[in-house]
Amino acid sequence: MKIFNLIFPLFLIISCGSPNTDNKSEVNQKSNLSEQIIEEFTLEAIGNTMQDMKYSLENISVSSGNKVIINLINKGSDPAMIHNILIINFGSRKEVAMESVEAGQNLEFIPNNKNVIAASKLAYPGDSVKLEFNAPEPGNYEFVCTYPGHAEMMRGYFFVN
Ligand SMILES: [Cu+2]
Repeated sequence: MKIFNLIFPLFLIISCGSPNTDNKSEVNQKSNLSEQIIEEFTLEAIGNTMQDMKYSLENISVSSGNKVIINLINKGSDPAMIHNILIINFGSRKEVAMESVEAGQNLEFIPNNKNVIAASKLAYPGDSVKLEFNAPEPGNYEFVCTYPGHAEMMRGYFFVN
């Protein structure tokens, strides 16, 4: 009987002292981080000539830190209608477009330039490509197609709140 009396209080002390609650709060924090808000857009590239080609959206607005998904759908059928989408720093469009030509088709016309925030692969006529990235710091950005000759016509503004 004396042995039982000793063991029972010991068991109580051990079970009360275990840090179960701390472990649970850690798990909750991790799952909240993985539940990143997704903002998804469909962006069509329309037109079949250098004169009428354009994106279907002129502006895209997102919130900083959210995951952005842009589905670029190339509605063109003319073989010259090859498009991509680059998210770039505001005001860098001409510089990025110029360097894109030098980068060439093997690099999807994506220059190695610090103003490029995110860049999709090329979408050939009838194809679509998906661009996924984390929305950068709040501010004004631009989006542009860097296939040679397209940057003046195919562009828009990307706002991060
Ligand atoms: Cu284009």
